[in-house]
Amino acid sequence: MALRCCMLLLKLQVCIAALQILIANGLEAELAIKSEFMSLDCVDRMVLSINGKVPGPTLRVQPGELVQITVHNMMPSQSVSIHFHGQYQNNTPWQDGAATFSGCPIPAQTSWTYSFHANPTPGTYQYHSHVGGTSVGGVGGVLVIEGAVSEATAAIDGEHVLHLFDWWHAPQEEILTGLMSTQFRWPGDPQSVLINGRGSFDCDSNAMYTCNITAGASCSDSKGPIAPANLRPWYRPEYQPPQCDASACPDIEVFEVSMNGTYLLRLIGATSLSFLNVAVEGHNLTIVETDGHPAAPLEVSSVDLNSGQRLGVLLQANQQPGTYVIRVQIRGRSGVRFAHALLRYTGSPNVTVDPLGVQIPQPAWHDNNFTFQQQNALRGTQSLPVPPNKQVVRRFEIVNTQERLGGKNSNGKPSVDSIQAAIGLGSERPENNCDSAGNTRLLRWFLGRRTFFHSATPVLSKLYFNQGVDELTEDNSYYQVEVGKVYDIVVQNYPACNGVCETHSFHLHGMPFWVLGTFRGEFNGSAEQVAAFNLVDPPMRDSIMTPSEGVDNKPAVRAGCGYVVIRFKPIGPGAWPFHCHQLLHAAPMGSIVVFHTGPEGLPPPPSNLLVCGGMNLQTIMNRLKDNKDNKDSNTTNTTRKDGKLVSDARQMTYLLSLCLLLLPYFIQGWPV
Ligand SMILES: *[C@@H]1O[C@H](CO)[C@@H](O)[C@H](O)[C@H]1NC(C)=O
Ligand SMILES: *[C@@H]1O[C@H](CO)[C@@H](O)[C@H](O)[C@H]1NC(C)=O
Ligand SMILES: *[C@@H]1O[C@H](CO)[C@@H](O)[C@H](O)[C@H]1NC(C)=O
Ligand SMILES: *[C@@H]1O[C@H](CO)[C@@H](O)[C@H](O)[C@H]1NC(C)=O
Ligand SMILES: *[C@@H]1O[C@H](CO)[C@@H](O)[C@H](O)[C@H]1NC(C)=O
Ligand SMILES: *[C@@H]1O[C@H](CO)[C@@H](O)[C@H](O)[C@H]1NC(C)=O
Ligand SMILES: *[C@@H]1O[C@H](CO)[C@@H](O)[C@H](O)[C@H]1NC(C)=O
Ligand SMILES: *[C@@H]1O[C@H](CO)[C@@H](O)[C@H](O)[C@H]1NC(C)=O
Ligand SMILES: [Cu+2]
Repeated sequence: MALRCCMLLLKLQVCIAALQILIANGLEAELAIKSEFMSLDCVDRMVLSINGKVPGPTLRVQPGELVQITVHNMMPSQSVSIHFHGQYQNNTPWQDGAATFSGCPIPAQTSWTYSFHANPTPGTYQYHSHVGGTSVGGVGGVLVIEGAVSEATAAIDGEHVLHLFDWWHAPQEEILTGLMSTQFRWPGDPQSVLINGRGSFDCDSNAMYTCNITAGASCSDSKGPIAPANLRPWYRPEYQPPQCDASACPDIEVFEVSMNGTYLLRLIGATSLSFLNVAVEGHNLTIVETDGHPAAPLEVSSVDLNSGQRLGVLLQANQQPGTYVIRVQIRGRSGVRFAHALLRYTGSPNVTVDPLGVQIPQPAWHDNNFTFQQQNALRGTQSLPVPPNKQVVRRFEIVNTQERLGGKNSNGKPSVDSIQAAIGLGSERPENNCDSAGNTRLLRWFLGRRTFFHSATPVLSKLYFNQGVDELTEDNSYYQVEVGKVYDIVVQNYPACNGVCETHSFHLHGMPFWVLGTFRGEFNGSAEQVAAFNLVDPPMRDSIMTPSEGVDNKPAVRAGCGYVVIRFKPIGPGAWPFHCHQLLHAAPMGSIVVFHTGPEGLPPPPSNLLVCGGMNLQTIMNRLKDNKDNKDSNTTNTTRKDGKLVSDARQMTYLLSLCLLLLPYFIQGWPV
């Protein structure tokens, strides 16, 4: 009886779940991407806006819901794409929006519709362009899958979204061009941090740009002497802000809370380079969500958040009613910048606050122990148990180095199977490749001693249309994996050419991963190091930091300076980049590898497939002919034609009638 009851419940649940996914109306949205002039931080410059705003609209969807987003690229000459960061794209790998990996970029003056089902569980996500530097120019926004991510968030009184972005006054094309030149030009640290697109650049700082003193400190602004140019990390004479107008500053963002209420703050790390720390005056924060996954509540005084990462944090409005300062501070680099917003208890007096005058305890820019400890203190809640060691079929050991490129795409003896082998001995070691040879060698980031160059033909098209599949080799940083199998990655940090062990944030497309731990030093695979992995309650994320090491982030010796271990299990077929989410390190500088599931089992492309690179009508026709010959075109109709789902409605009707038809059996049990 109990068994039958269970079976009944199970059947009904399956039925209802299937129906919920299909009945949902789905989200249809249009994103019009334009270049226009705007003042986001008191400085007027060209920005890339979505529907007239930076960031674009917050998209809210139900778990598993159909999402159809039409992108209108209205920019005069720049192509674009939208990557739905953290969405699994289970069986829709063509919708990942990662140009050169999952598809072609959307050309200027063209529209294209993305279509996929949102992840099945609630959480905080983001979307952004994934072509060159377009996201650096402002193309991004927040994606929320609604519902309670964990028990802790089931009874909140409200929520606020904080999209955190870093901002340069130089246009993104100039920044990327500088990074991709043999005469390397570093754009300097960003001029501002923006909270929901609002920042405040101190116009007084213009003196920092115009004062041309390379040594000595006889330059002043209204507050007194300013540092000489060589000590100002953001100083670039060629990047003088065109106009700084204090009267054009956007209003500071104000978040209202009610006394004694509990609020969920969705913090979105949307930066292109910066590593951030977020704190609220007089209030602790309790982390309850990491990148869309439930986390065991962790109370902290401030949170670290790197590019690509999201955190759901709870704030208890349990202090004296009033107005409190929210501070977002850049860490990890000496060019510290701030952004501010206000937390106002409803009904408290409308006072003006000077945010800079408020003391808030936050770690110093070089306090890498804080990052290390906080990252290791996070715990998952085992919603998806971590697969055991014995299921791991391959451990990728990837050292992240900065070097000048000598050969085609590699230096030393590349390896992703042994950190020690990849670092090498004597002259093979990465630090021996820091000479620009008279500005003739590109400065690049290398993973496993290989730097990544984008493929003209998207990787998925190569696989599906059998176009240059032989180029997808490990020598070119493509690694084949299988759906449902288990893999580990050790990402080993290493000092850059200037000796600094930078903090990086790595993001994996197409699936989440378990974070087995963050460790100091160099990985050598010893039993002791492997035994230290957390296989009990690792948090799940899709973006993870390799923290810095050493005093002022400069380790005493050139050797591995900290590593993070993650475990992943591909959910669906596709071409899934794993890359540094400091975008300035990725697209223009090569900090990318690709995990792909091979040509077998890929769903067919949508019929609105864009063509680029080596793709042409002939390559497509060849494949269609193959299909016919192999009679393997018996795919289900869950893919869409011309941007419209043709059969979800039909399937829904079938399922509904099936559920109704079987209802009596569910209730009475099967006739025996
Ligand atoms: C700054 O001064 C140096 C040395 O006097 C000069 O070469 C350079 O052109 C100046 N830069 C600007 C932006 O004026
Ligand atoms: C808030 O909670 C405190 C302590 O429980 C209580 O004394 C106070 O009346 C509450 N204030 C409001 C506005 O609910
Ligand atoms: C914040 O947490 C710290 C301990 O982590 C505690 O000492 C402090 O009192 C807390 N502050 C508030 C406002 O709850
Ligand atoms: C608060 O005061 C400022 C300046 O006095 C005013 O511009 C703003 O509208 C006021 N806000 C509210 C919510 O009353
Ligand atoms: C960081 O932690 C290490 C090891 O525990 C310690 O030696 C070092 O002094 C710490 N650094 C700071 C800045 O606290
Ligand atoms: C591996 O590194 C650890 C330090 O983390 C060290 O104690 C151990 O001796 C090393 N083992 C090998 C085999 O090199
Ligand atoms: C398509 O049909 C072939 C032959 O009947 C079968 O082997 C294959 O598994 C089918 N593929 C799908 C996706 O159903
Ligand atoms: C898919 O849809 C097309 C067009 O509606 C139809 O011709 C085809 O038979 C369908 N295929 C399957 C497997 O249902
Ligand atoms: Cu990086």
